[in-house]
Amino acid sequence: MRIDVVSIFPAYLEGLKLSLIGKAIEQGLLDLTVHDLRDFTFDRHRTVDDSPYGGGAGMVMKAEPWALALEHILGEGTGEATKPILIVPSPAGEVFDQRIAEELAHTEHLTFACGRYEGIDQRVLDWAGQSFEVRPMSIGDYVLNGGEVASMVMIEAVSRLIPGVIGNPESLTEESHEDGLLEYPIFTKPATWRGHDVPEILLSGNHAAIARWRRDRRLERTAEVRPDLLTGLGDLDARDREVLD
Ligand code: 6GU
Repeated sequence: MRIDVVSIFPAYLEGLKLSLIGKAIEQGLLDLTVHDLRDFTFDRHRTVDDSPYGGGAGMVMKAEPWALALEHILGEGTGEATKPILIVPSPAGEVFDQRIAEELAHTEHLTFACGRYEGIDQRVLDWAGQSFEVRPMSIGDYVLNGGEVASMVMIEAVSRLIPGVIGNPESLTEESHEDGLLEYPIFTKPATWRGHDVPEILLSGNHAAIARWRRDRRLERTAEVRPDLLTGLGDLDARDREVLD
């Protein structure tokens, strides 16, 4: 998978080169390039912003540097079969979730346009629609100072789903949000720690009973902290309903 990121703070994205994502880049599973938007300006001050038409607080990112940066990315194209996706991080976007992460993990080329200030001139998004599938995307209902951290969140969530990035693919299937339930609590040695015991069933070796115990805990935890997730669940068995009642 190819991922391009455009930002006025390319140093923010350096963190992606650490750990698992960094290893995926080294292994050639992920081709990540970070571009400095200011490299696509030509004035002495490398200006990327200006005041908003119609008035109002804050500044708006000018269109032309964005167009040049995106054209540069398209020009580095490697005969892609599908239209690249342009993700525009914005609190006004569609809310990113695990389903969207999985959808994006199956695509060839993602570009992230990290806005700062009040955002990017709307005409960039309209114009980019000729060459990209444009998707404004939010990571949740709160406000960040710019798209960099949101892009990192989305890139990490997507790239760990690329086959080969996570060593043991089974660790992907038992996670929160994979099947609509939150995770069960986990424990490791010692069996007693500062007066707190590991639940006895986990020491029993009874795999069926452990699986049922874990599912019960997942149902309980989800009902308690994220009841909204339960409405989207399909097939609950009689025992599931008993736990939830
Ligand atoms: Cl994607 N960007 C910004 N600036 N704020 C956000 C966000 C994105 N998602 C939630 N808040």
